Amino acid sequence: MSAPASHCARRKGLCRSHRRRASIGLRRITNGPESTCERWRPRVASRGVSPTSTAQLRLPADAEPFAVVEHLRASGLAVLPAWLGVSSLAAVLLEHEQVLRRATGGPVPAGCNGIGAVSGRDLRRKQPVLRAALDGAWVREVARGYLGRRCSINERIVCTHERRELHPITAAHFDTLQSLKFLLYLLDTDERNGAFRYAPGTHLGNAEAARRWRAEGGRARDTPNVATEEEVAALESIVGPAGTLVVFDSDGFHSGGMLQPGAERRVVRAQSYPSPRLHLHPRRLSAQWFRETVWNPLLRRAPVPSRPATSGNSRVRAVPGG
Ligand SMILES: O=C(O)CCC(=O)C(=O)O
Ligand SMILES: [Fe+2]
Repeated sequence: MSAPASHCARRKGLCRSHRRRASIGLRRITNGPESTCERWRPRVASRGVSPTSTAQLRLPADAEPFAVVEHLRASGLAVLPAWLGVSSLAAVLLEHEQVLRRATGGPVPAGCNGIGAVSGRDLRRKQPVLRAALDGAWVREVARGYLGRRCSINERIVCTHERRELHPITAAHFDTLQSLKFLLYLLDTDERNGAFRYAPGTHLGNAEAARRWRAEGGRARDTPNVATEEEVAALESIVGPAGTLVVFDSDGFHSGGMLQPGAERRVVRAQSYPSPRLHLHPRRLSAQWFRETVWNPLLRRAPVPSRPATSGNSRVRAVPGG
């Protein structure tokens, strides 16, 4: 039975009564059969050609960091099916569940989406399994290759377990703050369980639009970032077996999909940021704070948004613009 939407809005998504009642079939998840589906076999995109569809954006699980960076530059996306082996996956699932339970106080009940986050510091101190999976030399090389040597790697790790059916996991948007995300599927994932969707090639135009918005006096957190119907049509579902890694530039249009009845989704994503970086709520007296709260208001600079904005939180609900 589905919980009403208001339950999901309470503390980190879970109400007390659901916490007590719900239970998770973790055994079913960890012991799931290994996928051998033909369409999930990796294909290598040819060098130097701008990939235009997600089928071309697949790389073998042992791809070199430079190949991933090359894909990212061209399309904002690189997909590595079965990047994490089955034996590591079982351990990652257990730690993923720990992080979620710490945040939500219990298993995620049917009808709700659960979310738990750890900082990069805690990742290194307290989460040995997630660290081994997502904080290794390969990830670091990809992040530095794409964002620059001084980038902030794995600043935040977010674990989610989606169980809310027939409701989009996120709006179709690009992030108000650019980051490079390493999104790992922990279960076999296709359109039925809310596969991540991305519009390849949209990262460059959106980055430019966001730059213009700020140059005209807009605050970073108000960046108009919600996709139009036409842009939504360009999103492609990334399907893949458990262990698939999706690396994407959050400047490209993307969204979580929609769970079909009886389906669930478990993902972990590690977020790295360029340096210097912007903040949704800049530190007092920082250059960004001064620009957004003193300088631009003083000059009465307030650009007209060309599209709605999610106001930094695409998981909740798009805020209607205008
Ligand atoms: O959970 C998803 O599929 C998308 C999440 C998202 O919008 C993001 O990580 O920026
Ligand atoms: Fe996003």
